[in-house]
Amino acid sequence: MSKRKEVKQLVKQLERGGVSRREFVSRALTLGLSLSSVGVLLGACKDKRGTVGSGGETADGPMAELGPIEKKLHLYNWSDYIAEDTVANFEKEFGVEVTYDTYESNEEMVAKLQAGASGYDIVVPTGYITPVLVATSLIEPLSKKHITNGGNLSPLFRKLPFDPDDEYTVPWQWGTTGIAYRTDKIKIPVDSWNVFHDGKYANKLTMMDDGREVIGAELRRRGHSLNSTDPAELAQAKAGCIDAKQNLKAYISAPVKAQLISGDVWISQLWDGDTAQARKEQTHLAFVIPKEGCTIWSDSMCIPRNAPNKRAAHEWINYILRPEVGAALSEATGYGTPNAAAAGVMKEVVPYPTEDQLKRLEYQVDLGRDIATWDQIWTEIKSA
Ligand code: SPD
Repeated sequence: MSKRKEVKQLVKQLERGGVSRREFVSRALTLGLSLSSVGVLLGACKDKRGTVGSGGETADGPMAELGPIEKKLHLYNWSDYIAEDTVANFEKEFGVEVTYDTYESNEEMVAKLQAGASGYDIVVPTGYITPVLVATSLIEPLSKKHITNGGNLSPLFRKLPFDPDDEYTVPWQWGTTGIAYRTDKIKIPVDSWNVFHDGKYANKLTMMDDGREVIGAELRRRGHSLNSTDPAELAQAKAGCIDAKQNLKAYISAPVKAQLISGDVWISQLWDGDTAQARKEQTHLAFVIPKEGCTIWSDSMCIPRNAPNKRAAHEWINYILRPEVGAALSEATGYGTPNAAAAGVMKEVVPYPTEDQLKRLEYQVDLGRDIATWDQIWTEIKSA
């Protein structure tokens, strides 16, 4: 039987209730579907039936009781994204032993969750990937009853399009993905994604190890949306990325900071906050939002469905929402805070973009079925 037919049959089984949601996900992934495509199929079934199969979902609602706080908490977050004493202070105050693991991309984190039995209590995905986590039941609704500090959040970061009812996420920090460069090495102002196509900087350039960001930047360079699913635009973007690749030293994300500091790399596609962190050690470092525009994003705390320490996870979220904890976090990482009360006690706040600046910034969105095309293009660029 062809793969297409097998997928169709599986979807029918799900619609009839003959297969649980969890089993559906596992069998669809075995058939080679990407996580996003599985999410889209689940969403479509949900639309038809109002609900989907009985995959052992928890009955946690917005006011669920969670019992006493556990003794352990396992956090999984982006690297370089927290203040030095955030975890230690929590451990001391709550008597909880925290394990803190890091990842370098949304895809790395999602793959771990999807592999099951991760044991994580908190993950921090970017907005665009959240609908996929919801549709595949990898995260679960929060118990609002235990998040009493939610009122500290700025209205700008509530009811965001990827979680319209604030059911699953509590914002962590936000930022932009632009260009970091060494002002002592580059004599002309860097203001465009074109710089990655300039052979005179060959081997001194890096872009992120992240297909959404690399292809997205090339799409913007060509005047398109960084969420484009237009086949012709994507084909051009692929060719453009392969052209820039010959000048790149590597595709590398957060760890590039050390090379920017040492001068092994002069120009990198990078996030604003990570650039600010590197600037503490290398003053000849600037960050620019290219004239063609770039990504603005926000990352949020979520609780995986199988999290073993749910009460501790809620206490963690509530703790992060305290003004002084949120302020210390953003002061250490250089990212914007979604916490208005925290902003009120900070010496220097990353200002949310003005209407005018927002015209050049674009949030990434879930690409639905087209993620498979993007994945394929990214694989081809990396192996070119
Ligand atoms: N070092 C922390 C970086 C966090 C970046 N998260 C958002 C990525 C959007 N592509």
